[in-house]
Amino acid sequence: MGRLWQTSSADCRLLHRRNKGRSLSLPASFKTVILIPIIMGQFPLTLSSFITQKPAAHQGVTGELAALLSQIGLVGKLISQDLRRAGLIDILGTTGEINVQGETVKKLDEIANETFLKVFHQNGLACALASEEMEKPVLLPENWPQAKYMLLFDPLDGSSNTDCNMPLGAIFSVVTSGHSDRMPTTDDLIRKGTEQVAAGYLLYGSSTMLVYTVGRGVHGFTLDPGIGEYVLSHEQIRIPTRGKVYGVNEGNYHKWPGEMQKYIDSLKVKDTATGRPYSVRYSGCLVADVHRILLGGGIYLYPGEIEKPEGKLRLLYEANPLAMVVEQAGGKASTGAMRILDVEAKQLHQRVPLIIGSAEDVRDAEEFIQGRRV
Ligand code: AFP
Repeated sequence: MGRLWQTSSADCRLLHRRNKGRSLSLPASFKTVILIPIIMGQFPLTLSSFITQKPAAHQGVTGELAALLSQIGLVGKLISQDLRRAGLIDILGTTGEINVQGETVKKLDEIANETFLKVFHQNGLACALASEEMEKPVLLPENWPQAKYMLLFDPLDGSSNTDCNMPLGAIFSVVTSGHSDRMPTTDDLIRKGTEQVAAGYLLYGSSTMLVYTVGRGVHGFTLDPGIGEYVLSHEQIRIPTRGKVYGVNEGNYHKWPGEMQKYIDSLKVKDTATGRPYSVRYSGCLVADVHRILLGGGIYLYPGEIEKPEGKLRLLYEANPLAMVVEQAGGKASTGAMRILDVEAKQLHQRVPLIIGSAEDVRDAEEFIQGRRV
């Protein structure tokens, strides 16, 4: 109850001041009439109550999809609980394995992946699971046909940050199986970004957050460890049309095509009209960098390279879900040549260049990359 009283005592203090310091000598029933709405108004809006209380923002959202989102919240609670004690419970360092991406697997990558698998094996809400950490998806015939959703995810984003207590995240994309006559296959998971029915991320920063969209705006919830619930903290997030920061690994500068180099150079030149020069903000965690940009504007880039035109990031469970979130908040997401959500998906672990953020910043980057600006 402490939290409530803190809040409502503020209102009482307000009433008090208006009452010129005299104690609130009001009949009990009157006080009740005044205080309940105030207290009720301040009651924390949890994820599940938000989805039920805001039908307009969740039109077409089935009970299963709402449950699926809250189960992703559960994954976030379980993982953030471990992360808070990471240095104390032997979950730092590597497993010695190499994953399908050719990367060394961190213990936390494995724990995060296992947590997603366990939670979704148990809840029966998905009939297929595809992960950055698994070459092949897990198909769940036992959940089919009642479970019509398929979940694609990056269980732990920013693995290079695990052992130095820097921000981490997880990214998810939800599509429907689209077949009621047969169990879905791996190919059914390989879909265009425009076919997503929901997308979002978990951010493990100074607090744990769940940010999602179901195609009607973007909402952010902060995990309140005191009540173990995600509480609405950012409703209908709108990204500023232009920002003052950019996030890119400039160590790769010499690997980029000239047009890309020119764009990054332009961000460092004084230009009052666009508020340049911009500041660099690059954390090694895509989720953390995109979250900063979603709230404050700016641009994140993991561009294609001369030797690797497809870049590093994965289309289906990194670029597509973040593109849906950012577009729903009024921003843009591009390969430099086209809209991310229109990219033809061909393989499960397909890579794609990603330029994402404020609409005007992404537009500028596209003009440079396409040689329409020098
Ligand atoms: P990891 O999860 O393998 O650390 O990759 C993180 C990431 O996908 C994204 O979160 C970062 O922004 C980007 O890659 C960092 O890549 P570089 O280390 O090449 O800059």
